[in-house]
Amino acid sequence: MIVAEAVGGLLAAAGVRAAFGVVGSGNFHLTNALVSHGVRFVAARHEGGAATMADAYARMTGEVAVVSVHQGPGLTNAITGLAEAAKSRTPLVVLAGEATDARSNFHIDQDAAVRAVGAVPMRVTGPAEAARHTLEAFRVARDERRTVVLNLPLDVQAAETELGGERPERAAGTELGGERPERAAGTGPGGERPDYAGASELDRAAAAVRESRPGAPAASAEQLDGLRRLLDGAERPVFVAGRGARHARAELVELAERTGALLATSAVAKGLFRGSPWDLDVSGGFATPLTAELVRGADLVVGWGCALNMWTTRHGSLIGPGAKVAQVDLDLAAVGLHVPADHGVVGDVAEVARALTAGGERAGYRSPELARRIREEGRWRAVPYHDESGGGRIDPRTLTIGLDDLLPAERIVATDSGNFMGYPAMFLDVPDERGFCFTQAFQAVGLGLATAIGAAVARPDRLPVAALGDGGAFMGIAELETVVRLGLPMVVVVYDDEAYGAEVHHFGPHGHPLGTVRFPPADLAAIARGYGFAAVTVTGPADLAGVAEWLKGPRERPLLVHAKVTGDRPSWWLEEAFRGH
Ligand SMILES: Cc1ncc(C[n+]2csc(CCOP(=O)(O)OP(=O)(O)O)c2C)c(N)n1
Ligand SMILES: [Mg+2]
Repeated sequence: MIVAEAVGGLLAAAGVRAAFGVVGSGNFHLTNALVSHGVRFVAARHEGGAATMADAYARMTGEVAVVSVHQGPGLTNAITGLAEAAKSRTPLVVLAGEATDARSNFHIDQDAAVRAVGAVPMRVTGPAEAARHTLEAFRVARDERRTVVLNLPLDVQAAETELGGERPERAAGTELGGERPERAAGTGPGGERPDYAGASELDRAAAAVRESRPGAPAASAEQLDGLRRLLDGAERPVFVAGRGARHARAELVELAERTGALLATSAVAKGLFRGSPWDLDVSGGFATPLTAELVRGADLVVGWGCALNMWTTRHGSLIGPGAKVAQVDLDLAAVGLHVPADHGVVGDVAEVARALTAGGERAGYRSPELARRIREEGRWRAVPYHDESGGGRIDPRTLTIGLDDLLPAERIVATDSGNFMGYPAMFLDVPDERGFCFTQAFQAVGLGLATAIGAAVARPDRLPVAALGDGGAFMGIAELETVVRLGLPMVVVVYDDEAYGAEVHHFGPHGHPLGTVRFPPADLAAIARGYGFAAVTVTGPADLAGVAEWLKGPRERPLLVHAKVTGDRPSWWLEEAFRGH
């Protein structure tokens, strides 16, 4: 067995179920090894797409996902998506071929490239170290929540290794051993973990890593007592849950019940408290006027696995003048990083919440009057607005509310970046914290479609919805073909203002020329049909009938909704965004 095959087999045996990539000579054998060991491989059309698909898949499943790229340009094409993943602490293992000879066209300093964006460079240095290095990369990704790039020099990949020992026997019902059927790129079956009958050395090594997951550090009694005192002394507590709390809904709901806290999230945890009458939805730039009012009125804000960054707190302005702030996080470094914190607890959110749940019940911030206001004013669609549709263009609010009414509740929503972004993020409801995938830590335009693909692969039971601006749609357009090839029943909504609207609204009011950020009309519906999509052009509310029609049909082809939106005004949160530049 050569090293490339062993690496693929090891990752499969360690528990990897999905990989995304673009295959060249430098990762051909690696990728085939993943496939032959039962890993689902999705062929993207651009490595930037592959990285973001893997990122979204990992976020929506909680698994370590793999990216597979060719040496040099394959890796550099993936870099923007890897920066997003690294900033978001998404556990990824990126398998990158590597040309170590500086005379090769494909040679770059891959370690430096990767380090520059906050990912962790690692390397398989020889056949004897292949298992140790590969499994260490997997472990660092999983346990330290890092985006790891495992460099695989071409000569090392080709070297023979003893590692595999006997080829695993073919277990009934798996495709291992003997002839393996050819599969079209990206169409392989996912999920099935081969059940190795005769465990090889390779499997034994991987099993050890699979079974060795360290628990979170236990919070100290002193830190717990401090938070208990704050909670017991608070009259208007608000919990803000972030990415690190997405596994802890039940525990937080129960503790909030006891302490009378209202429940909010950061954007990446949107949906976590859906169904609770005390759910304020997202805190921060996306918050409804009511949510902003209630967070600002809190006398205690507790961030649970949440950085409380400038977005979530509107540059700190949502923290009231006399309010106390506490944070519960796995990393001590996160406490007080963005807003001053009065107290920090280092530990797992669910365990900390559970440890504090015993004790008397308090009404806290919860009153019948507030329950009524949350019911009546708690959603963006309840906020009155003047519909500006007309002249062949639809108001983005009217568009999004119309879509929210039409699309099935079991959906998974992904958005790109741009002025339009707040509309889908806030007017499209989601069923839970696995219904919204928000790859915005790097604020890169162009990741939205790939995000929706990764999310769709993770959750085939939900209707995937990609919400893009025209700028982001053109930037990531290659992956429309991937959507069609995978047969994903996706709805892609393009908010088309024929401009980089964010720039138009930023610079327009100051009288600057805008020729560099405006574009002529483009027929995105026709372009999508060329890729194999069904498509509707929406120029007013009546055109949404075309979406209803598609939903009633067999949904054999994905749908692109080309919405020509009004673009006269910036979205409400954009001002906030520009303050953060
Ligand atoms: C990769 C990248 N390039 C450029 C930018 C700067 N930028 C931010 S928003 C934006 C416009 C996006 O246009 P569009 O997708 O049409 O959304 P709109 O703002 O028009 O709603 C640009 C170019 C960025 N954030 N990321
Ligand atoms: Mg635009």
